[in-house]
Amino acid sequence: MDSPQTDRVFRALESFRIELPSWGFANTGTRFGKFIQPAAATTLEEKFSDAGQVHLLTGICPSMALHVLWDCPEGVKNAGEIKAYARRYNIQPGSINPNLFQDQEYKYGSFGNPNKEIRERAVRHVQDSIAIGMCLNSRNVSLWFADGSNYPGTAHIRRRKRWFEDNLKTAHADLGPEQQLLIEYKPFEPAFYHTDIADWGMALHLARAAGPKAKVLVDTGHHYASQNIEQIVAWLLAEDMLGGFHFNDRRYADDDLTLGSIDPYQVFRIFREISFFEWETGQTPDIAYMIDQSHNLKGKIEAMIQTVNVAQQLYAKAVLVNNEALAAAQQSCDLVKSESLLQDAFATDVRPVIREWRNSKGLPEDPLDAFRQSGYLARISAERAGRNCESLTSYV
Ligand code: RM4
Ligand code: MN
Ligand code: MN
Repeated sequence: MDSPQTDRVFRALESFRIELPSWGFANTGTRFGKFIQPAAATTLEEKFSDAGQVHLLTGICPSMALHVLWDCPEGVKNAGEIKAYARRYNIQPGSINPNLFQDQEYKYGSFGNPNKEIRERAVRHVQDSIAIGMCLNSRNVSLWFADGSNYPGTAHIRRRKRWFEDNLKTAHADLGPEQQLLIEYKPFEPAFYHTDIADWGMALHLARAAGPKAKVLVDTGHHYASQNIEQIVAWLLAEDMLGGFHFNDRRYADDDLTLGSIDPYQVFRIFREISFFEWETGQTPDIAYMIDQSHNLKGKIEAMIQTVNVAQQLYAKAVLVNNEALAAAQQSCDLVKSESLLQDAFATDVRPVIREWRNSKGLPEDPLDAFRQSGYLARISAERAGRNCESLTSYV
């Protein structure tokens, strides 16, 4: 790598930050059962502590997303405690995720429920989540809806669309000046016939209907197999409607595997569209990079550090594409040249420069190894094993 390239990577590393999910540190499983890990976080404080370790070692994860029902069950009343943890563990509260899928009331939907009282309750929960975000100075309220139906003919699709528009508008009106709504889409699961916000077009429509402070959130696991996600990203960038990402990898469905474990080139292509946009427009789009993973088998903190490392590497590779040459090659329809420019950047080993950057920041050169040497895992395993043993694992 020549020195202008090294400079480009250094600049990119200075700005790249990625948010950790609180739920990635807790026990999770499949729909057939939970797998218990002795070191899993059992309290919100432990989630902050674990996220703090990831940030301490990587230096690029200053915030942690919170899921309201799991992390702030008493709503704004939990804000004081959260702020104290944030200070103690040097992790800011990140995006606030209302939970509109766990309560029994939501069996037939939340914003799309035929029952008006349940729809209103769901809107109130989003408003409470906005209030929590305001209290915590957290900017993003991320909305994911499990709403949908399992059988043809059982849901009035157009009416539900209108309820979503109206309810999102109502929620949007509560946003503070710095806040924004991020609207996530997902083609299926838990509903298997129709999902109310099934794809980016529906999310874009609803974000526009909600108001000027709503954008689309792209969860990389929420697409049909082989869908061209970077094209969606490019379109959302062009429309100034790309709010953020939930990163994870997948082989089949919403697998929530660690980023880049299955298809790192996909993630590279996404970052490449963003970096190309920045080069061409001179703008830096305001994108919330977030991880949404559930580590059922891997050690949770290790899986998170691994993910952050991979995200950082792929981001760095993406800025290595020679955009001047690419624009010219595209214009002259030089297909092999254009594609090779991407392949060359993707094949570049950016790890030495990343190590150099970490050195310059006083960070460990190898965060995963530093974590293994730190003794943190042994300590928390001993502390938490008892509580984790008692946790519920059964599917039925
Ligand atoms: C969903 C979606 C949401 C996440 C929940 C737990 O599939 O990805 O973002 O909050 O899972
Ligand atoms: Mn998600
Ligand atoms: Mn998901």
